[in-house]
Amino acid sequence: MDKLERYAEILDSAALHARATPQLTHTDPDLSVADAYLVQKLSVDRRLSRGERRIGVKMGLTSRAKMLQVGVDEVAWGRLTDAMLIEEGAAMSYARFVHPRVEPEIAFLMKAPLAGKVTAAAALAAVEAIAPAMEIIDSRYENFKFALSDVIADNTSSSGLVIGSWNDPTMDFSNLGVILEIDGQVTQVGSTAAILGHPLRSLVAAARLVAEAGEEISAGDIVMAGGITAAPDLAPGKTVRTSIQGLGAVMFQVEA
Ligand code: OOG
Ligand code: MG
Repeated sequence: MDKLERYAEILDSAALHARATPQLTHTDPDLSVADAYLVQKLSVDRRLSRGERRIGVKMGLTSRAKMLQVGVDEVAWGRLTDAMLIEEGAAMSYARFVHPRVEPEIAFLMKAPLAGKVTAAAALAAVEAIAPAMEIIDSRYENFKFALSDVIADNTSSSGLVIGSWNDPTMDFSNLGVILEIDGQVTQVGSTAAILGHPLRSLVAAARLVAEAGEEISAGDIVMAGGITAAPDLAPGKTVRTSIQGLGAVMFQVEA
């Protein structure tokens, strides 16, 4: 089997069975970012061949808080499938994850395709709606430790997402207050400005990076802009809620 196919199989099965695996760069320190994106595509293709459906893309490491938390200072993107969707207000099963964390995010719903070098105005014109959201990330690597190529190969830790109600995107969402609560305790606070200074910049970057991979953001896609704060660990029994000023709130529960 080709090396990249083998990596894709290792990461896909680690996710499928919720079992941590050693970092690829421990044995292959020269794994390039370009090859890591190929591994990501091959591993997501395995999910699609099992019947999962592509629903959009996510940006990761678009805030200082996130870069500092994991020690990687480059933005990265990943692919989202319908199997990752958790219904707003519903419960996620902790046992299906290795060591999940939660991030307050903002989600874009696209009404037109977007690819390549685009202006912020063009990106905004392609947005149907924006929503408060949370991403559940779960590194398939031991101890949640990785280098840039590792995390890209691992689909940028994508594992779940919850989306609140959709809002008109013509409002100013450049600097909205964000509160993440776990069991009613304020755990993280931030602003949508933490996302590259303005969440639209994340969408602009997504259009460019996705096009570099020969793909596009399509009408109907969801684009997750990236974590606004550091991502706390989840634990069974917790209730998690994010509210974003002017956009509303989104919540889910963690069950064993
Ligand atoms: C990498 C994924 C980061 C974000 O929103 O910044 C991410 C990780 O921290 O595991 O999804
Ligand atoms: Mg994220």
